[in-house]
Amino acid sequence: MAEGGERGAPISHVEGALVIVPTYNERQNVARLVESVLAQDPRLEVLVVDDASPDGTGELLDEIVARDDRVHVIHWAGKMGLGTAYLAGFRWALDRDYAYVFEMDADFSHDPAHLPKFLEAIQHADLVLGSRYRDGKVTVVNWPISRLILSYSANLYARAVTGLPLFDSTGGFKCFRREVLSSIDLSAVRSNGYAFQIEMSFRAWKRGFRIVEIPIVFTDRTEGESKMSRRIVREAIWMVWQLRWWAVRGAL
Ligand SMILES: Nc1nc2c(ncn2[C@@H]2O[C@H](COP(=O)(O)OP(=O)(O)OP(=O)(O)O)[C@@H](O)[C@H]2O)c(=O)[nH]1
Ligand SMILES: [Mg+2]
Repeated sequence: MAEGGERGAPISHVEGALVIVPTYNERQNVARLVESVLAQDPRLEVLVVDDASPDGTGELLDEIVARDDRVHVIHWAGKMGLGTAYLAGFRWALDRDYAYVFEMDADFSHDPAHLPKFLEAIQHADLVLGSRYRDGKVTVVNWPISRLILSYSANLYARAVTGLPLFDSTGGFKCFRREVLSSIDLSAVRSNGYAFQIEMSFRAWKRGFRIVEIPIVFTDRTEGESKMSRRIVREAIWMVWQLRWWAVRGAL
């Protein structure tokens, strides 16, 4: 293999991209999802962060990892939440030489076929967000109207309180340049549910990074169960005020 760069890093790693997928009880989805992600681009690898899923997702992942060196896994001992999973994944990625780091759900709400569009867009941005509400268009399939109203209003509310100029700040399909993650103090990130998505984008925006939203079609899960809870919504409601306060104090 060709060697490049002054530090002699293999060229294939210079553009390496890691897709972090948090899982809790995704046995019916995770094997197909991983396979589909890897098929999109030879630069892509996957890191699944599993919270000791009672349905055996973790054991299934160990089998996949044993036969495919583009797949990696972190096992937590119990249910730690989405934010904790992503922060562990970010640190794992930063300890290695990935240029781009993705967030993606395991339940096929995020279509792996969109991944090449993210890789294109990140060439001219620091953070690329998959947006369900870009330019006033709603690209969500199969959600009950109540869920859509909740999500859409949450986005209007988050924008009004924080000033973050995004159509969709609560979505979890995104791609960071590694420089964005290494410049954010990950140990200061507080939120764990949907607010985690807002907080990461807010911190990137406050640091002046270029954020681009690309349209995605978001489809409700057909397999497995939802982990959406009132607690996650409550956290987002107060967390946006916390972010605004930190920004005013220059504490970000
Ligand atoms: N590691 C870890 N992953 C989680 C946790 N909660 C949710 N996830 C995963 O995070 C992703 C998003 O969670 P979902 O349950 O799909 O949340 P959602 O998309 O808002 O809701 P539904 O699609 O309606 O279920 C999925 O891949 C979940 O398996 C958690 O506590 N720990
Ligand atoms: Mg989902």
